[in-house]
Amino acid sequence: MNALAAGDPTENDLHAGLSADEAREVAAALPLAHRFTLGTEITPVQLAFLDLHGFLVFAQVATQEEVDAILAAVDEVQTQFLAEGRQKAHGVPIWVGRDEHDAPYIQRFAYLSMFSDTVRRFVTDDRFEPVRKLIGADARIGHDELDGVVFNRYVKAAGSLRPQLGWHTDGLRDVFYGELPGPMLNVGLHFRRIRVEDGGLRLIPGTHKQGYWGFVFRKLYFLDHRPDAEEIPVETFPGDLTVHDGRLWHRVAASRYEGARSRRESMYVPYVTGIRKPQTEDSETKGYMKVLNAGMRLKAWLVRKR
Ligand SMILES: O=C(O)CCC(=O)C(=O)O
Ligand SMILES: [Fe+2]
Repeated sequence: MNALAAGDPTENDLHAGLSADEAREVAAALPLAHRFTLGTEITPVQLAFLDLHGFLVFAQVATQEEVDAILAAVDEVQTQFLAEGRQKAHGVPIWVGRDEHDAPYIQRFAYLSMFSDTVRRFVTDDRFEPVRKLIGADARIGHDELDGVVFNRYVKAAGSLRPQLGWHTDGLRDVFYGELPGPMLNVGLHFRRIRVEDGGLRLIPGTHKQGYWGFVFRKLYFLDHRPDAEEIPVETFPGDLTVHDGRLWHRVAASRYEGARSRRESMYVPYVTGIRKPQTEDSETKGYMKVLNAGMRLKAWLVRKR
């Protein structure tokens, strides 16, 4: 985006009044690395870009203070979980790896907003209303549904369970039931300045429109980590928000660096519609999660044997 002089209309002002056809043309001409601004409404161009490519990046939706407060809140929840020797949150296994100091390091938290008021207050803030409405007029945050608010932490270290994450789409659950998943959007907050060499999110634009075959067989779910000729890196700054279609192929690449420099965090907020299906502390671990967890336990065992 070119720098605008004070008093110039913003990009969102310029795009607000466009027809769907005009918006599609403008969206198609934007570079894939375009960073949008989250306003009080999703603009027609943002909508068209999402439809065309399957993702959107909103620049610095959270402040550095908010980013720091959430990271500190996650550390507190980790301290609590480790002290309790907790294995699961609402039926979802907690994955404890080791950080660069070989200290226990929880690498995936589920239902985070059920355990942290800081996180709960942040995700329910009014600024995210346009994102919620994008999912549906009656969409709600599933604090205790699906996997709840999920917090991922990556690090490249000898005892890490997650330096990276293999190719997948987020609609796998539906495939377990033999269905092509319907439209579903994933909303993620990013905490660090991640350049291409720091790894991070890689996605294949347009794959949200593939048929069943591509959706299930384009790559080997979670096991394939190889770069794809059509992938693009998503660079982020602290506080960036991404929205991606749940049918889009994506992965998290490992950092080129090791230790502290390789750390990366992401937080995904589930917006759900339809009948409420709350998960409680007594809930059973779901089938697909058992499969993922078996893989993670095997990995934990291999890491410890090294
Ligand atoms: O860490 C990220 O940004 C992506 C995580 C992801 O794709 C997932 O948990 O399904
Ligand atoms: Fe994903």
